[in-house]
Amino acid sequence: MGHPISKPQVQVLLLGLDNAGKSTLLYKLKHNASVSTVPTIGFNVEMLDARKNRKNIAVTVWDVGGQDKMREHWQDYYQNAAAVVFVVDASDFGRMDEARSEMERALRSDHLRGCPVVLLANKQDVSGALTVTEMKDRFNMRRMCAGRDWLVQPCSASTGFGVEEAFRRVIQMVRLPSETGAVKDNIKDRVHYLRSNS
Ligand code: G3D
Ligand code: MG
Repeated sequence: MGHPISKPQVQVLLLGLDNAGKSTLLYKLKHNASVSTVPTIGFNVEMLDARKNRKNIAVTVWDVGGQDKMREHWQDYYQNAAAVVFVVDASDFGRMDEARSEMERALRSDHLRGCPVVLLANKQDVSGALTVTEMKDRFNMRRMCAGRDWLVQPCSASTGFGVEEAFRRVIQMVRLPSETGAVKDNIKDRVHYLRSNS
């Protein structure tokens, strides 16, 4: 019996302040598209199946916790992230600035350079929650996410509104390892070509 062909794997990072709704979101995703659960101390991790470019892919979603003591470990996850999903409680006006500076800090990391970002305006079921347009302005997304793909998606992790759509859009944005490899090979070829012709 031959080895099963391994699926492309991508890692998606859920970031955001505590109480933003990250764990609720992960739980919702798991129940709509779960394969297996791998609970890890201090982290929540789910493996989900998705399809991209007519291929099955395995998506590992990390909910790395917002507590201060966990933040020093975030960098370990940045390195392999194919996308960052920043979850915000869009109804918590008192913590909006804190959420924005946390996001800004994370995106400053070299490891996340060029990494696509989805800003989730969560808790849309709460009346008065900031809309997509308001979140875009409030987070100054054009400036903060210059040089990378980004979008703002409204959702309610507790009702499920927008959750599937958010996941679908994240998958659209990620680049599969094979695609990244292809780009690297391309660059190598180009460097080789330039060297041999100079
Ligand atoms: P975190 O993992 O980012 O820290 P949690 O956040 O998923 O633990 O959610 C924090 C609280 O917000 C929870 O309430 C959860 O039920 C609530 N919550 C998450 N998403 C939504 C949402 O879309 N709408 C509303 N109204 N509430 C949401 P409790 O009361 O259990 O602490
Ligand atoms: Mg949590």
